Amino acid sequence: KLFNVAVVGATGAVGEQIIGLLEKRNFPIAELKLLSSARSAGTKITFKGQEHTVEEATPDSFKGVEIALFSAGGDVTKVLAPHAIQHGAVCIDNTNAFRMDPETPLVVPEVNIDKVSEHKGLIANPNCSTIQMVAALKPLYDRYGISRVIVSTYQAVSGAGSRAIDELHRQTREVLAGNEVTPEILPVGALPVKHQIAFNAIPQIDKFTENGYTLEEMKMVRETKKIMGDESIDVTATCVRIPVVNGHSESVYVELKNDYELEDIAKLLQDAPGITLVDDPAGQQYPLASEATGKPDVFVGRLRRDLGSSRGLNMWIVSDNLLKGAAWNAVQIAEYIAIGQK
Ligand code: 11C
Repeated sequence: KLFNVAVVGATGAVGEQIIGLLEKRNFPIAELKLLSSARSAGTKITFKGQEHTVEEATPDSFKGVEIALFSAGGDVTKVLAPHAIQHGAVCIDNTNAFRMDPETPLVVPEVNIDKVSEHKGLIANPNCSTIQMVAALKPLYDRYGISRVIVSTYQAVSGAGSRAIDELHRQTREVLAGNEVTPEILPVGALPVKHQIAFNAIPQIDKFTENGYTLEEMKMVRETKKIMGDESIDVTATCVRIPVVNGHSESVYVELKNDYELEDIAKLLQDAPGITLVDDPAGQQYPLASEATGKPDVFVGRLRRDLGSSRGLNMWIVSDNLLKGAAWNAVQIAEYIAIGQK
């Protein structure tokens, strides 16, 4: 069977990757609708050798659409997804809008693909930094149980969209030329205070919440519990933006519920779907954002036992935030719906 597919946010950083994956994976498409805001409507995008014109997304855009992939911001999803659902589409949403809604499955295929069947028209794609972490935690959880996770992230600017990528390039040139740096986008486009990202590290991703954690940090806390299906896992996060164009890195400390052998952890990760273990200290091999970018897997390495707690484990987890962290995870879900495969 072929499906009528819509991509909402077709001209954005994630939308572009989704379109590329639909082509590369030869997704069973009857008709492809590329949708965006009025600002980007009219953009031409080539898909399988055919030029498509991006149209403005409106409530009527979804007539006949069977699968709609949204990545145009939470407000767009909130307004348009109900119309898409009404027209009979299954929506896969990359935004934060419905992730914690109890009616909405929050899915990482390697962890909880079974939840897809519970959808009521919309499936949420988790936050990028959460996806790569839970994909690596899942095999350890199944074998040993997890009581606690402490994560510090080193996140690429592509997570904040293509304008943030441009900003990193521009600021880098300004610093190298000895000119004054003029931050315009980061840490959060919608907030008034801006900080330099070139040659810097910004400990703020998304706005602050009432408890002193940022929303990005709270996404990691809440989404991890929901995806793993275990509210008892304690998660604490510090999310930091660094001057890397693409590929999020994470230092993750996991406290397991049972004693473990390090070799067994390595084996579990090696055998886990979607994970590539890169862990050879002698050969100085470990996951790097520069190596992970453009690849679908989650890369894990630097495995080592905590020196103070025998059930503690340190890991370094890296993945392409636009692929597994967003577009690839969404397309995996779409493939599961369309052809029943992970
Ligand atoms: C970032 N994690 O790196 C964010 C991007 O909730 O889907 C994804 C935001 C989200 O800035």
